[in-house]
Amino acid sequence: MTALLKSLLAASEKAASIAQVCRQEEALFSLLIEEKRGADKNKKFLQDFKTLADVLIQEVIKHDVGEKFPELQDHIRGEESNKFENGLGETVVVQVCPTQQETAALLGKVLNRKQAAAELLAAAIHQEVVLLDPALDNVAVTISTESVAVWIDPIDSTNQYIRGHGNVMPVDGIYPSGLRSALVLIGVYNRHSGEPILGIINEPFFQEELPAHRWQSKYHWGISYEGIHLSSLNRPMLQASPCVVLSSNEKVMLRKALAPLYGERLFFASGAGYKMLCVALGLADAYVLSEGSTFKWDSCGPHAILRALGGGIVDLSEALKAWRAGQRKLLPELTYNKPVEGAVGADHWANQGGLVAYVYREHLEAVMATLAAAADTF
Ligand code: 2IP
Ligand code: CA
Repeated sequence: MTALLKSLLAASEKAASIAQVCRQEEALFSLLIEEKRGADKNKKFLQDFKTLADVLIQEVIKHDVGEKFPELQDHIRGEESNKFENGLGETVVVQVCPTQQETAALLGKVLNRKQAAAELLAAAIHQEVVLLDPALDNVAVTISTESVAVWIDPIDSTNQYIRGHGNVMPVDGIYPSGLRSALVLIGVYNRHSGEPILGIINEPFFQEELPAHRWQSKYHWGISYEGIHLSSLNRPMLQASPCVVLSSNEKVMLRKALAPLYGERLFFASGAGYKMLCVALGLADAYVLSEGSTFKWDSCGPHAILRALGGGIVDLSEALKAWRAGQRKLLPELTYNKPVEGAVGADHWANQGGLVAYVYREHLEAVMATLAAAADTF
């Protein structure tokens, strides 16, 4: 397991560096966006973009981890398809080739023959990542990779990544928008039970170094497996006043229903993974979402980290049903191995019933009690 954790962390660091390279070269970045079409479109946004960085990162993680753990090769899945259409109307299957030169040649095709840009990316893809993190040497958990699978969100909060604002100011520690909410999310789950086991959140845009304007990344991880709970994060301190983080698109109905519990302390932020990170860091007591607009790749990694800290993520509509029926213990958590029956495209893997992410059980119960007492149903 330590080897898997190290390999995924190294892949997340490489992913972060690819995300940074793409962002730092403005001219290159503008070439990389392609509108999502058809059934893969996230219904929430009129214009949702997939980026070459997204596709590349997913392929790099698959490639690097699949090379070390061949048994996982067919069990690493993500949000993106690796087919990419370039400006010349050619469809190219993006993949990591055996050598940097070959990868550069392939990327050259995607980038309409812009060879300098392709070389830059290929170098980032084929770089050797050395993890200098002594804390990892003390992680001794053994789990068979035969029974696990991986969800990847190469860049969560793609919209904020594309807009690229690096100077948004935080509100009580929470960044409402901007590059800070663009994250690499990797989650490992049990193929049979669907439970999240290991999670990584990498923040590629954690800190900007001046005067060079180079971004530094930061990663967080958590393991929750057979009673073992380990994380790079400490369980956060309880906040004096309750506060919640919500999507800026959250329904007015839910905002109103939460007002008796949180008063004015409703914070808004982009990025599903980022809001989960805010909860793990103790910047908010909970993240409540009333809609099915997140997916397994958004929540699997953060969910494992929250579990490692003693919390979790419940399915809001299922948990409310259970709560109303008098159930108090073991509210239904999200699981990761079963698609939504009858759904189309990306919606197969939607967290259909909405969610509540929490660290402290009493915070989850406060949300449940408040929403169960509300006039509207969610
Ligand atoms: C998105 C992204 C959005 C989020 C949405 C996710 O993933 O995290 O920000 O909406 O649920 O699916 P919101 O910001 O309103 O929480 P992606 O950016 O990878 O499509
Ligand atoms: Ca996402």
